[in-house]
Formats: sequence, C-alpha cells, structure tokens
Amino acid sequence: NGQHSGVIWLTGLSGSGKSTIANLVNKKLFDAAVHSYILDGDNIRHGLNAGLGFRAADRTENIRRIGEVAKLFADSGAIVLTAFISPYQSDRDHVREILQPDEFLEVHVDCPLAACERRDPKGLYKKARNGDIKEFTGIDSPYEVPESPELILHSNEFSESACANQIINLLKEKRWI
Ligand code: GGZ
Repeated sequence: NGQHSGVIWLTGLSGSGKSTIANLVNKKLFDAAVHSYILDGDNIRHGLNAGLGFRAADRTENIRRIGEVAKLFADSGAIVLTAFISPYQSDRDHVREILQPDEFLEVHVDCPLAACERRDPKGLYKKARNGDIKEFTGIDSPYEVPESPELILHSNEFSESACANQIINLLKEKRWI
C-alpha cells in the first residue's frame, strides 16, 4: 500500500487521557481505511513486559522494547499509536533515533497533575499519596516534560474527541494520511 507508516508517540501522566485519545484516533484511521495499531499497557505491560516494574531502569527498558516493537509495526506499513507515560526525555529521544526522521511524532498529552489526580480513575494517586504505591509518576517519581514535541494536547481544556481531531489534523498536515 502507499500509505505513510510511522509512530505517534503519546506521552503524559497517568490519567491524562493518552489511551482514550489513542483509541479514538485508531478508530478514525480504521474508518478511513488506514492501517493502524495501538500499543498500550493492556497489550504490552501484561504481556511482553510483564516482568518489568516502575523503577527508573525498568521504565527505560519498558520504553526501549516498546520502541523496537513500534518500529517493527511501522516497518510492516502501519501507523502505530503508543500510549505510555514514558517519563524520560532520553528514552523518548532514543525511540526517535531508531526511526526515520519523518516516522516519529511526539505528542504531549498535557494535563496538569492536579487534574489527573482529581480524576484518579483507578484510585492510584490516592494510593501513591498514602504511600501504598512507591515511585508513582508525578508524586515521587519524575515526569520530564517533552522539550520539543510535534504536538501538545491540553486534555483538561479540550474533549478527548477534540484532542483526537488535533492528531488527525497533524497527520494530514504531515501528509501521513
Ligand atoms: C506510574 C503506574 C505505577 C507507577 C502502576 N507510576 O493509569 P494507568 O495505571 O492505567 O497507567 C499507569 C501505568 C503506567 O505504565 P507505563 O508503562 O505507561 O509507564 S512507563 O512509561 O513509565 O514505563 C498506571 C500504572 O501503570 N502504574 N504503578 N509507580 N504508573
């Protein structure tokens, strides 16, 4: 097929909306007959990376493997959407470097910590505040804000559907679709 392949790398705090937005984009691409695939916690952290935790070295290895898998899917011709916190700039840069320059779009799903914490869909922030979970991103583990992402989504100010549309517009601008 003549479609553009590559990786749309969503990064942001737990509860920022990464997975929901990625799933909405995936559906829109499917409806437009564009071959796309999502990598997220559901199909990676429970499978390929089941042995990894949340220490800095484990997160780095998590992202390294996801980057390699994303590259394989991109090589197969797909548009890949990834939805991981990926808190370290150097890890995200490493993924960018193993891909072609026109095959990687870093998207910061930028939701203030306070808003993520207010949502707390899984009660994890509460547990982290109580000390029941250690090294939780934003609480006692760092999140490095992307230095030069291709797109910043303010997911607390705009609906998830509007954020998904912003990604679709970027893909049109970049001539991926
Ligand atoms: C951050 C954690 C932690 C800690 C469990 N820190 O909201 P969720 O539940 O579904 O998404 C979070 C997910 C983060 O996994 P990632 O693979 O995206 O992280 S990273 O890119 O940093 O490797 C959260 C849950 O796992 N979770 N413990 N300590 N998030």
